[in-house]
Amino acid sequence: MTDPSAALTLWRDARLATMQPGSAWGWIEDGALLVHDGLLRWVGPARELPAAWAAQAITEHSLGNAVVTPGLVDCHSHLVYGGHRAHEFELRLAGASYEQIARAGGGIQSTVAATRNTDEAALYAAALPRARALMAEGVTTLEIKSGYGLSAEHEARCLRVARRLGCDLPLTVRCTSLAAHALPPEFAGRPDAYIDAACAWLPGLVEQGLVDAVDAFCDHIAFTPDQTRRMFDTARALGLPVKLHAEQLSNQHGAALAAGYQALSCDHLEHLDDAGIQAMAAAGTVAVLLPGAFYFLRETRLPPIAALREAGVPIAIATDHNPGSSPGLSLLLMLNMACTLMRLTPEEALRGATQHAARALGLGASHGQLEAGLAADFVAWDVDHPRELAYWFGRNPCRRIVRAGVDTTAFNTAFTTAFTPDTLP
Ligand code: DI6
Ligand code: FE
Repeated sequence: MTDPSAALTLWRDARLATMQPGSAWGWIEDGALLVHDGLLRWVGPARELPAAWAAQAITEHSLGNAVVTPGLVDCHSHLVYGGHRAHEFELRLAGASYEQIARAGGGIQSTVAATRNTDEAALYAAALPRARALMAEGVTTLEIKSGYGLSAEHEARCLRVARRLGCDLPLTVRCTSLAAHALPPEFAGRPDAYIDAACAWLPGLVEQGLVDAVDAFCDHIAFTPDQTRRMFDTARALGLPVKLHAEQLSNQHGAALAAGYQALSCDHLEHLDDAGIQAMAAAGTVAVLLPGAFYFLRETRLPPIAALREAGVPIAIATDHNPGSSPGLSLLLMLNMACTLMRLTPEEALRGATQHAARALGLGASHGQLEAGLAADFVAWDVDHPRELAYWFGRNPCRRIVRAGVDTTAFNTAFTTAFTPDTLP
């Protein structure tokens, strides 16, 4: 219950895309938001604001009739790593495939080597501006996976960096352990022994408070369904939810396997089949589409979007930011690509980066919509209609960002507008 004597903040003059289900965009033309203690206490048409609440609101702000959406949620990123892979980009342009590079020891392995050679402070320094680039476009919740350390020590280091970003920045960070991302060199030829080791160190990471969920890469260049199952059994024994990089390069029936563990999400899904779709629908597992990786790897096979839609599987969109397959830092660009490349509607794309993305992180009850009781995370945009968020690209129409009830605009725009007219040479 709200302490009736506590101060409330009223945000008015908002055209709200609440993203609540049931109507297009959850639209409220002349809306208001009441915030208390980091949470939304009331959301609705301004004229319906209860007088008792209005009387208590001692601070008032106008949002200038801007379109206001929930803070964006990027539900799939590999933000913490050393080095980059621009050279592999050149090799791929010259004809090498992602798989050929990976099998020749490049790919994820080269980022593992670079990550292990980067100390914690430098990993943090590299990841910080990446997080801030996402935040400058209205991201207020971000999932960060490990998976480039691949030893107890190096995985912990990457997860600590992720946790620290969540402490230092006005950003909700969810940390996902992706030890089953690739086979580290010291376990070459011994994948089962590596999975044993990764399962054995997971409780320690959990004890240190570094893990919110467990992910795996189930594919023919990565881990088998059986190895994935062992990782998931360990997660389940620790009470952790799971998610899966499933059916990205081939169909391993990973989605059905993950759905059997009530996975929060299955991600990529270019090779997903009907049985996988039905299993995801039955389990309430979110399909996370990653148009950045689809684009950057020049994939031609689309995930089965019409069938996912028809089965009622919630669809989310994320950056998959990583140095190999998706080195992009714009969730807004992903909305555009989800529409142009994958034929989502602009509304589906925005739901995919708010309501459904929150659900893919197990945060459906607290984030991703503008609704009383949820986090007071919202963004005011310099657009006439929310469909424009998927329309413009290379433009950041973000005008104001409020996260946990606190206006973080100055912090976030200081990053993008370091050069003001006063400071230009
Ligand atoms: N699928 C991906 O697209 C990323 N990881 C994964 O399992 C790629 C990671 C990389 O190439 O470094
Ligand atoms: Fe990924």
